[in-house]
Amino acid sequence: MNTIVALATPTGRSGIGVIRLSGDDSLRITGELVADKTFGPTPRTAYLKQLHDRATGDVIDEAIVTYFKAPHSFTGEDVVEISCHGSPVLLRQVIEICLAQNARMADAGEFSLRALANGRMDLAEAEAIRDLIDAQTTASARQAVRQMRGELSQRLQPLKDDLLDVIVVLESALEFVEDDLPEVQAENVKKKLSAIANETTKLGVTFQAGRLIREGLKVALVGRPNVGKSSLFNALLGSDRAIVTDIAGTTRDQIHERFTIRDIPISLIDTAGLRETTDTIEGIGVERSRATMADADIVIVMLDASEEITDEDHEILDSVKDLNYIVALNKIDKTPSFDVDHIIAAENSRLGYLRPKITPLSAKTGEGLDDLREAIIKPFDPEDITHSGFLVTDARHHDLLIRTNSEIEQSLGQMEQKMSEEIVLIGLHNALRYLGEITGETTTEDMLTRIFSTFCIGK
Ligand SMILES: Nc1nc2c(ncn2[C@@H]2O[C@H](COP(=O)(O)OP(=O)(O)OP(=O)(O)O)[C@@H](O)[C@H]2O)c(=O)[nH]1
Ligand SMILES: [Mg+2]
Repeated sequence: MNTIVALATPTGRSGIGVIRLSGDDSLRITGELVADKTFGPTPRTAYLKQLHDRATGDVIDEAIVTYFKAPHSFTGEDVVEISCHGSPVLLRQVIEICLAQNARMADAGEFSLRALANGRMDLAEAEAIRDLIDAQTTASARQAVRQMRGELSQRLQPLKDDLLDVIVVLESALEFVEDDLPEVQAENVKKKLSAIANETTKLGVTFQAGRLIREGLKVALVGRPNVGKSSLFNALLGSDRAIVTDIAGTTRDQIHERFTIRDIPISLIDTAGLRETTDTIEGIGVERSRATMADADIVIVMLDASEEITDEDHEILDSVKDLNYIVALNKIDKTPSFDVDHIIAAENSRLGYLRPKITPLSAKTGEGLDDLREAIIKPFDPEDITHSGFLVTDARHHDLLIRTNSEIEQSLGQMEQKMSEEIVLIGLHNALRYLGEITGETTTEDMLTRIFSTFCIGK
């Protein structure tokens, strides 16, 4: 394998910048850099070394050089990590010298890809490193670490073993026995298959929470103009991000911002107030609001508690009734709570489906905001997310678990109908392949390229 080089730390000024080399020539190239052709460091020992530009004879930096001898390195190849001072100019220069010595710039994720190829980790573990680097909350970082340490792979291994056992039984029945599989054995096989199907279902179900901690919730704020959407948007973010005025139709375009509620990332979208309008720009904004609503995980419909509920409000409430929505009753600082109760009661009797979801609040004073935060994440069972066990967080893994499950269920159905082993086996082989794709044993080259292209350079 040729030797690759990359900056392992972010570009830009920093205290330290780490350059990483991996491949057979790593040590030779480092020898050039430290102007010592016989450089033979003890593995896993830090050396303070002067780095030289041999072309000019200049000392360009003093750096800490650490050698990881194959196969005991991240990639399983000879690896050298050079911790330079974090000057972009200097780091560029060191990389140039490595390139001149026949190293090649690493592709995105190429260090991890080599680690996978050399059996240092499986695919799910490599993906977890990427997820850990990309994690936006401590909850998703925690899940990524569990997966990185092999938890998903360990959970899948017994399923793969059992599935393989079943396949062997059925294959040999096919090879050696003229008659059908003996009844006892068939029952055994079915039991095992049901257990595997159960496990894949259980794991698959955790994706709902897993997706949430990783990708978060898309929450859209809608309502007629001037009810205080942008005010609430700002209050939830804790900054004056959106323009607020008492002119109806202030917000034209949508504004997205992120924040977290109990460690769940929330992508909040402020939208243009919904109303019939002849203004072209506002009209486009209203159109976008409607599209956003349909696409959101949760819609917050805002009403103004200081005014009568209007036909426009009712129309908006009607338009969200098939969506996941909650109602924020804003401006309660303006009206005595008696009136608020009155509005809620009137609305509840008029629109039964509203009942449990109205949150009275004031974007101005902050009253009721905590209740709203809880209401937003309530349907997603945050307790589950923050305190639960292992979660599947990757859509690819979830998809493969579902496919595994449906193949096994299909094979089980075929066994019930006493179809031939040959037919039953097709689904089981598919299921085994899908499970293998999660950990990478049966993943195609194309797929690997696609997956690793989502990694960052130097990882
Ligand atoms: N008293 C009081 N006034 C509020 C509250 N929330 C918003 N307002 C006022 O209501 C007016 C409209 O607020 P915005 O946040 O711009 O309303 P909006 O729903 O975003 O309006 P559009 O962008 O036009 O759709 C402003 O004058 C705010 O100061 C509240 O809780 N109490
Ligand atoms: Mg607004």
